[in-house]
Amino acid sequence: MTLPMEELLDTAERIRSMEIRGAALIGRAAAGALKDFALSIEAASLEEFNGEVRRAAEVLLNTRPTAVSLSNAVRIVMRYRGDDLEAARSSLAKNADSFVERSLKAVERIGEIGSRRVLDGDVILTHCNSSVALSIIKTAFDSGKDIRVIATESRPRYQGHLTIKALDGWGIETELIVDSAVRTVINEVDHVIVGADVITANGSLVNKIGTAAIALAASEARTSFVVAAETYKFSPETIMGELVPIEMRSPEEVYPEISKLQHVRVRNPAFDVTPHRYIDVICTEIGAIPPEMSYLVIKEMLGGELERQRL
Ligand code: RUB
Repeated sequence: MTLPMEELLDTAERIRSMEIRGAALIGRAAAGALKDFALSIEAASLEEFNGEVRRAAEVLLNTRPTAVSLSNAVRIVMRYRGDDLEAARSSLAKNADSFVERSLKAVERIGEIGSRRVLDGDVILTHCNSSVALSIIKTAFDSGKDIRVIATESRPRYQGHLTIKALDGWGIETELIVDSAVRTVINEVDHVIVGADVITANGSLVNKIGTAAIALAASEARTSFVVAAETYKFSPETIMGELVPIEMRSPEEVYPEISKLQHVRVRNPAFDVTPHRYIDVICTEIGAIPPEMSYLVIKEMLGGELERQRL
């Protein structure tokens, strides 16, 4: 039988290695792992339980530094209450379940809200593999709109391959392009639709590397740039002035034989920042908002947490 901590470390490793990836899924996986851990650990007292789950939360938080869905999920699950051990256990499990449910509902709702902006005959460009951006695309298609998608490869990890397989499975006409072909095709595109790892207090977007260059091309071509982001992708820390850490991944992801070269190094940031002025709208589960409203979303949705952090 695997021990609770071993199981949690296994999930943490699957997040770190990107077997589990995409901000929404990372958040849900972390919530689920904390729940499983809390339900299966043996603790002699509430204090011991608190210490153990805090340690487990730390392990999960240290897997991928950028996605705020991870820290927001962990924070929400860790709001458990209980006067004794069993009450605390079940309160934590309930928090985890309601986070997962809220996340799945949000993705569906964003699909409905975002798809209203997509018209019959539209061409959509998407980057990387975002379950929430794909929810908009699929909902538009399922409602009978004749749409076409252009998907980028998204080097170095080729998440675009996951995207084209999903689109193919749904029967949506799709074209795969190399990342550097975006400028060439952008005049055919009606909407760029991408997901988010983080939305900052000023409405800027942190998403897969290459997103910012696509936003620049879209802005120059007057193509609408839509972000699909649940409210738990908004970062409370950025209100406090903190910068979003950008994950740097291994050189080998870009060039496997880098160790054979003496004078070359690889820089491999996983994400970049798209300034809010290039974003037309952020589709959230509470509505399609201008990026400038992000501060209010953070205050409204995550405000209680901010207060607690200040104490
Ligand atoms: C994935 C990525 C996705 C966002 C949103 O990066 O940048 O666009 O996470 O995804 P990685 P979703 O592959 O490095 O995790 O909409 O599914 O949350």
